Amino acid sequence: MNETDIRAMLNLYFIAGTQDCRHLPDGTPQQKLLAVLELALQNGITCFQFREKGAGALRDPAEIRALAETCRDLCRRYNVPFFLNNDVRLALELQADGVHIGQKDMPLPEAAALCKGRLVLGISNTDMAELDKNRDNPDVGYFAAGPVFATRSKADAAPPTGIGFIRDIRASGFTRPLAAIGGITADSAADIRRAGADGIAVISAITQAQDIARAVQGLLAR
Ligand code: TZP
Repeated sequence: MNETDIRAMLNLYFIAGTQDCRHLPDGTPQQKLLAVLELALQNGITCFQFREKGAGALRDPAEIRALAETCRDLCRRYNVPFFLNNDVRLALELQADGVHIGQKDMPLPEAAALCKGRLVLGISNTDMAELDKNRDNPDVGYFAAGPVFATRSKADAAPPTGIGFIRDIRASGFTRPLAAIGGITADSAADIRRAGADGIAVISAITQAQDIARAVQGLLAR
């Protein structure tokens, strides 16, 4: 994937696992996630990251792997890139399009060596010092910045940065693919994009929506 494709992919980057869909009324945890994912795909999400993590997440590696495969196949049907959170080796085995790591996951050089030529690598950044460590690293495909706002979807999230973080990143001369994350809703999406983000990464703005189709349409850049 070249940089233009990656930027386009970041437009509306949906992240979810079964833990984000437990509140829905019908089906197994897996069926709930897959129903949300399919609606989100039908309505135009531009990327999906399977993130099975935190309270309420599946624990059995075989179950997680099977669900990841089903999510991958569903994304393929809609021609939408499929990413895995953290697990670089599983991402390689499943021939995912990419993998997203945090600053405390597998060290970047190790992840980069495994991903090279095979997976797009994304990395989280909670402040400018973290971004500065890797800003010129050609092995990183895209950078996520945040949480911009308070989030209920990640228990150990860093303090919110505000939209100023996105503005500061661009003011520092950073031109690489950038997604904003954390507490983003349809109301803040336009401001976030104006601040310089190529796109937004969301969990609850989609998984908690009363009307998922409308929510996705409202989050997409117009
Ligand atoms: N990383 C930083 S904030 C966050 C992650 C995974 C959660 C984003 O979820 P929401 O519901 O869009 O705030």
